Amino acid sequence: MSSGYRFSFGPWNIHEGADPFGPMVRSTVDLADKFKVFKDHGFDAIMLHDDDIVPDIDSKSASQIEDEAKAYRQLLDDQGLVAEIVAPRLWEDARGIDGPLTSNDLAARQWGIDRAKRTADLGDILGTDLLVLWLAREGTYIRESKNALDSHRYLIDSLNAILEHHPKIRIAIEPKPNEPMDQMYIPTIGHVMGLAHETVDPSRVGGLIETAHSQLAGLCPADDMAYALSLNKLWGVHLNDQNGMKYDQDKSFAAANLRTGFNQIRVLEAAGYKDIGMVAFDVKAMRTQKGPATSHLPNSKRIFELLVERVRSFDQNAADQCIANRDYEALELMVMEHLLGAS
Ligand code: GLO
Ligand code: MG
Repeated sequence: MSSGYRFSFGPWNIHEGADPFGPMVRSTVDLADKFKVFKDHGFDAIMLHDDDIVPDIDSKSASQIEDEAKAYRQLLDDQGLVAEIVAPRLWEDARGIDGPLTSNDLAARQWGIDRAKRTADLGDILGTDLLVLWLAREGTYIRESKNALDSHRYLIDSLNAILEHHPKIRIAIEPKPNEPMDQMYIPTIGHVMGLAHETVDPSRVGGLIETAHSQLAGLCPADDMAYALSLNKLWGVHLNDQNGMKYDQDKSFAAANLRTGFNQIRVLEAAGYKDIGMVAFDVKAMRTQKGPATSHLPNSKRIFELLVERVRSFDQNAADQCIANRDYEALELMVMEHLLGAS
């Protein structure tokens, strides 16, 4: 039986295996073959950066961008796929080297804002009103290099510029505490919520929580999700996993922390998230995997669906009894037995 969730991933989740210590180890998978992964494994939607839709977007005219975006939309329609989100890729261009939104260079800040506005417009063509803003380089390598008070003002100004440019777009900010920067601004979902409320339209600014990003901040992703859900502000999730506080690993969902995976789904289930947003997997194949290396995506989905079953078959009445008796030792054993298939 279907779990009722809708699933998504991004083209970057199928990659060639380069890491900071070594080059690519697999050949590039064509877009058509990536589409096949969506179809073969029951994914409903795709996450897109602006330059996934229009490569070399900065070098193209407005009409070229529109034509290419329409052609991409046609491609998706032909596949029966929808775009979950659009996202400006602000961290690869030289103008984004120190921001761009919190750069000390006014021209770089303006470039970042313009690119985000154009991404909002691409959403119209691709059929989504959700723009994800991962603030990749909005932070510092050394704190003395920027004025943090100014930086926060710049972030609010940028959000306002996007909101004022596009009357419908909703912005989901994806917080992360580090990587690529030493320390990033807006490291947690709490920071996202505070920032949202300083904008001209707080109702159109929400959050996207990635499991690994919460873990990198030393926080519980299930609690972070519950916090955002309680404020009606969880507009997307990037499920994956992370083995401790180190580099961003993007492991298959729940592969390192099964119980945390169970608890994330408990929260999503309790809040009826399946009717609110999609389940996206922001996962990376192991570098050791031979090409084309796509199984981490259906594997994450399979683990997710198995855990949904575990959550739905959990005996909540028996758990409530343990809670009423304040017998959390018994409750913990119940959870572990259930996860281990002993109930
Ligand atoms: C990296 C982020 C990245 C974003 C994506 C969407 O740590 O998780 O993958 O989710 O670029 O903008
Ligand atoms: Mg992510």
